[in-house]
Amino acid sequence: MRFTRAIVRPPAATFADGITSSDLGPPDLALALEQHEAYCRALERLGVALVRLAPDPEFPDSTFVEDAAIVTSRGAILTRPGAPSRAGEVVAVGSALGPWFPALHRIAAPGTVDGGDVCEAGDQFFIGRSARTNAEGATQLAEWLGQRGFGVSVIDIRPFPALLHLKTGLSWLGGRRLLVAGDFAGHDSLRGWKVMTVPEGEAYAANCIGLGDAILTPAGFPATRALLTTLGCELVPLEMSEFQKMDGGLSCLSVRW
Ligand code: CIR
Repeated sequence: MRFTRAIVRPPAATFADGITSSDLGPPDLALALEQHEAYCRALERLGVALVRLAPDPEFPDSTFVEDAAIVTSRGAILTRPGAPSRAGEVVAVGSALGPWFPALHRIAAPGTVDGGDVCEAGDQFFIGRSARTNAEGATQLAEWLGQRGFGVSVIDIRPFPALLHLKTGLSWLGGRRLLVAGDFAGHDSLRGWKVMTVPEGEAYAANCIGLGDAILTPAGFPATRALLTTLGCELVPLEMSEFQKMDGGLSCLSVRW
């Protein structure tokens, strides 16, 4: 829950050409850039030093940097994104991580992993087996994490078509506490965890970022806000409408360590 650095990358002019399943309409690039800048400022205010990558129009989804790498306290690994149009995004994220992680590992073919399917919860990692993260990718990542002393559980999210990635519906709030969308409430893999379920109709708010005593949450989900208020944290609401239109959540916009 504590991180001091993050990689971010503003949406490019081709942002609207990215992959989406939503029916919320095309994103407004100017507004997306504004929302992205507010996200960056919120992280900086909370003490995070940003590595800002230049937008890359060749990769419309490249603002969702989280999918390209997994960074832990014990090393970093580049992914092999499951969507072919996103494969090249790892190059820039790998270069940005290089100075901090000279021994950068990578998921190898035929494995695929999207960082959005990987949820750190202290010494435990949850890996989503999804349309983007295949069995081979999940196995490679589980081995890599296991070698570094992390516990791993793999959760098959394919029965939940509303979830693009594991973290679309699951966030770590520190300690043994998780915030989940209804799909995961009562899931076997979460036994022994303190699970808070986002209220009906607010599933998008299950993707948030805990940072010390603060939680960055998407703005506009009052019932989830009321629920999180009970934790006594500082809540930092961020407008995410333009990223939601492209199936992106709050955590997707940064790689954090
Ligand atoms: C995609 O479909 O790959 C992008 N349009 C959205 C990726 C969102 N990333 C994430 O949830 N980690």
